[in-house]
Amino acid sequence: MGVLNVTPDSFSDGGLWLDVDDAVAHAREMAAEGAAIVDVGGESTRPGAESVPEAEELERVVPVVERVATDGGPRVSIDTRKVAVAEAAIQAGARIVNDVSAFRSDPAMAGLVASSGATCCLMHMLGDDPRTMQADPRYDDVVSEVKAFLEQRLAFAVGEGVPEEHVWLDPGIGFGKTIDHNLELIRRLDEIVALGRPVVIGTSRKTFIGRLTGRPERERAAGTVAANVIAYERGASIFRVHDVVEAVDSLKVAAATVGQWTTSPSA
Ligand code: HH2
Repeated sequence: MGVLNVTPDSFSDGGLWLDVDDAVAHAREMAAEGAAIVDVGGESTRPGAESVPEAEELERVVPVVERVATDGGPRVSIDTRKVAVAEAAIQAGARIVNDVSAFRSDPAMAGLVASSGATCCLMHMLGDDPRTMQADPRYDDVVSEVKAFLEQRLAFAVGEGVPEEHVWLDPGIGFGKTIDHNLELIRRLDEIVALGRPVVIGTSRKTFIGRLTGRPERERAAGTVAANVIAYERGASIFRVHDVVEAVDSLKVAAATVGQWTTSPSA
């Protein structure tokens, strides 16, 4: 899953893709590099980010979704907490709703996902506000608490009519977590995978990688690869990344090494 932030303030690619032509070209580039999904977002959820008015978020994402979600193109996912944005994106061709609030910001989101037949990604965030989530996050046992939350949100979605097979789950790396919380979630990801739904993991260029490597956002691809390969080995299925080439190559080799990928005859 390639990340396409159509925002001025995202933590690693803010301001790069505000022009619709540039954004569409970047989406196509990521698809050519091997991204099966392009995740389009119009509101940063980095710690401290200000919320974006609905009209502005719509204006940012809909023209991009329309042009990326064409026949033969990648599947488009819309990264939003607002039901009106998700609805317009679905009308424009998006097939996945990536809601970092797991249907808590807008409970009507579940009904939209159910009636549209979209797939959804439900993510864990500590509390419900990215502006405050990183203020001294605490857990007794981060993995069991995240797991219990995801199980509860899955049950809510299914109760609202979303078929279970249309739900992906995400532990929300960096969303109200310390470095140790993030590392433990990756190390024990198999416990989240045990919920029986595909697990999405978003480690790409995040702060914990910067702290461990001492590198700025744009130089965190190698650190991201390491985190993703371990997550893969623990059972993650979908990898949300900015650096698609590195993700695809490393996961092909990781999959082949554990016997789950065969090279094509021409390779
Ligand atoms: N991380 C970010 C945004 N959306 N969605 C899912 N499912 N999982 C994640 O880990 C996740 C996400 C944050 O990264 P990014 O989009 O690069 O930055 P920003 O929120 O500043 O736009």
